[in-house]
Amino acid sequence: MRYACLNGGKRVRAMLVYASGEAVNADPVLLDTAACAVEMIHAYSLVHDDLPAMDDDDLRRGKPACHIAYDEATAILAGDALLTLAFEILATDLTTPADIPRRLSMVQCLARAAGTAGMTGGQSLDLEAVGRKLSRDQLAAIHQRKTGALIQACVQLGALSGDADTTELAALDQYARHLGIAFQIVDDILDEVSNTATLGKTSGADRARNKPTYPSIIGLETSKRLAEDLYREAINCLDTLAKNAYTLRQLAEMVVHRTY
Ligand code: GRG
Repeated sequence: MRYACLNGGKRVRAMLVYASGEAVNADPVLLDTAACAVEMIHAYSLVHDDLPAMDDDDLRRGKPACHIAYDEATAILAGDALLTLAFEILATDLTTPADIPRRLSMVQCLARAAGTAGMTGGQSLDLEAVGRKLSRDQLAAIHQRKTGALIQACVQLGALSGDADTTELAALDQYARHLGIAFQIVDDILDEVSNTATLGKTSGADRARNKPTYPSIIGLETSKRLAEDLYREAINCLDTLAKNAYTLRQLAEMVVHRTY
């Protein structure tokens, strides 16, 4: 579990929790548990995604994938335990907002994003799509669940820790929705154009596995333009926020213009 969680990674999801909390005046101490919980769920998903039965990748974050460093059974169990621990800390840790309805909303938000309606359902559709021809809308629907739902949850968890009103919550949600899709498009682009040493995972893996991606459906240049458009739409959503959205803007910039 430590190997999977503490072996690097950009920590984008944790930063989104903090940045969204900052935008709604949340006490930063109250954000630690949610930030850890989303990173645990993310780490579990990467461990399971790398398994031979899923994307079958040997390299993650520049190091042997968990099932290579240990073995498949250990990797499956480490993933299971990280997923479970995320909910345990969110439910019990004293730094989570103390009032029970708010805590329950946070647990519910994370469970939805990780489950059938979110990441796990998206991963299932993603596996089914291998070797098939998808429309752009079908691909977007898969990515919204596989990658976007957890990104949206990060922003919601930050917002739930502060005093956002419904208009602010809606603006933050729209920001996260655009950013989630942009994140995946950039991931698809990097898989095509970058190299294994820079990415810390096998480059060209999507093409090798005949997976539908944004570049394979709409081309590389249109994918780049789409990511840029979504980036602008994401930051425009923040204009309606009265409070401090500086870090959310910086994060969108980092996600869309990253090179690894
Ligand atoms: C196994 C239920 C289950 C789900 C797996 C997240 C996922 C679903 C699969 C990972 C495959 C993948 C490359 C998805 C693209 C988006 C993504 C999650 C990229 C990796 O996230 P980063 O770039 O990773 O934030 P780091 O290592 O920086 O934390």
